[in-house]
Amino acid sequence: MAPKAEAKTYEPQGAARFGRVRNSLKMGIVGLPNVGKSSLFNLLTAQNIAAENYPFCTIDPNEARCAVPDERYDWLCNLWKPPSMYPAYLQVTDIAGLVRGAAEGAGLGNAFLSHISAVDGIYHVVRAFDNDEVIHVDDSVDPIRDLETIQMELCKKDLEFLAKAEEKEMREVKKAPNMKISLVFTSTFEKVKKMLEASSFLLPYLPCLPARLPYLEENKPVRGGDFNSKEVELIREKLDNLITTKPVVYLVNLTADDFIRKKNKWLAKIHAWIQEHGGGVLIPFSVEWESKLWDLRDDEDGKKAFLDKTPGVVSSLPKIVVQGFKELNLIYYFTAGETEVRCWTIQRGTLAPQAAGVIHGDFERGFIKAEVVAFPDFRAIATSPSMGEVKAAGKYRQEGKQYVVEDGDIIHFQFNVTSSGKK
Ligand SMILES: Nc1nc2c(ncn2[C@@H]2O[C@H](COP(=O)(O)OP(=O)(O)OP(=O)(O)O)[C@@H](O)[C@H]2O)c(=O)[nH]1
Ligand SMILES: [Mg+2]
Repeated sequence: MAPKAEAKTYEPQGAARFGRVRNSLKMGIVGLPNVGKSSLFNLLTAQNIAAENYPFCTIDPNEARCAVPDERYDWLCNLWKPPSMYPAYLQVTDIAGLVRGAAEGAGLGNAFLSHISAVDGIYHVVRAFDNDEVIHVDDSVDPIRDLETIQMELCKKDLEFLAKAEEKEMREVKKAPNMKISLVFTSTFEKVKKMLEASSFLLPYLPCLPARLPYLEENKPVRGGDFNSKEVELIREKLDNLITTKPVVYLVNLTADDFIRKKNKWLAKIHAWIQEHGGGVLIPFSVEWESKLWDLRDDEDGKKAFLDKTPGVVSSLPKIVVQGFKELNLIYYFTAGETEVRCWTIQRGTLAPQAAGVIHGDFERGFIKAEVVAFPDFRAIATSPSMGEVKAAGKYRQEGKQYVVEDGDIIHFQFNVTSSGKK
């Protein structure tokens, strides 16, 4: 028999190691001025207004929830046709452009940087489109220089955060004279001290953060660093407002022609730069192309003709939203029934009772079991809006408290309401 009772463990990797543990996380759109950030934000939110199953919600002018497009959700809605349908949402924040020197306060830089600090992941928009009418802050189109500028500002800001965290730690150690430093601390301390002599302000972190300063000094993000679990824990605890621990999706804004041709002289260079600077997904898109498509939204024939002209060219917007959601280490499970089909957002690795708690606290407190069918199984078997066929096929599983919920699970929770009173 399969070892069903054994709980699967989940170890986050990369930037996810440093992420905040919450179900509502935000992506922020970051980049130099005039690269197309607000245009992208508007396109993302406008799409939502139009899409039938995806009600749109503006939180404030710079913040919106974008529904996460998902064929599985569409398929479930179509099968059940319930009165209430609720997709998963990604929160997106449009942040004003950063300029060189922002870390020292240029162009209201510090305010913008604090906005970046507040989000959980970054869409880094880079301009690779030529257009004489759209002024570039540095006068010419050079995405590599622009990537460097932004990256440098973020790293400089992180060095400042680091210095502040260190000051705070020093103050606390002074207040607690009984604090003992371990042997490992001392030995590593000596070794690493040599590496990092120039930065005496980092001393308390050295045993745990041997790789840390060189990363920042080389203008590299912390997220790509090689840290053991103790180091990660320390960063999470003491350096929770670092910017360069956050995941980044690089969005390259092309001219419509380049987007259609899927060619641009900068793409390979940008890709190489990303690999050398902590890695990340690159998604080419085009505000110009997406806007043309958007303008044809009420003209079915025109839209079809527009898309037919360039076979294989599709909007990048769904991919951008889906990737952002993924970078935040979020997944969702479905509940599906006659009254509602709904996506419930959780962090990857969440156990069944906590996943149930997203619906209601009682579900978590009174959790008995989860009845689960994986979406692919349901899709392959079900011909009607019911669990009957899935049950008959033996694909309807009973899962307990140790079950790690998987993306796309369709779940019905059993819980005991009578025991749901407060402790
Ligand atoms: N030709 C062309 N123009 C674009 C494209 N993307 C954006 N623009 C134009 O560039 C200008 C700036 O775009 P925004 O989206 O406001 O830029 P932003 O990055 O939000 O700028 P800030 O908020 O100032 O940092 C606008 O006039 C856009 O119409 C593009 O792909 N092609
Ligand atoms: Mg803007």
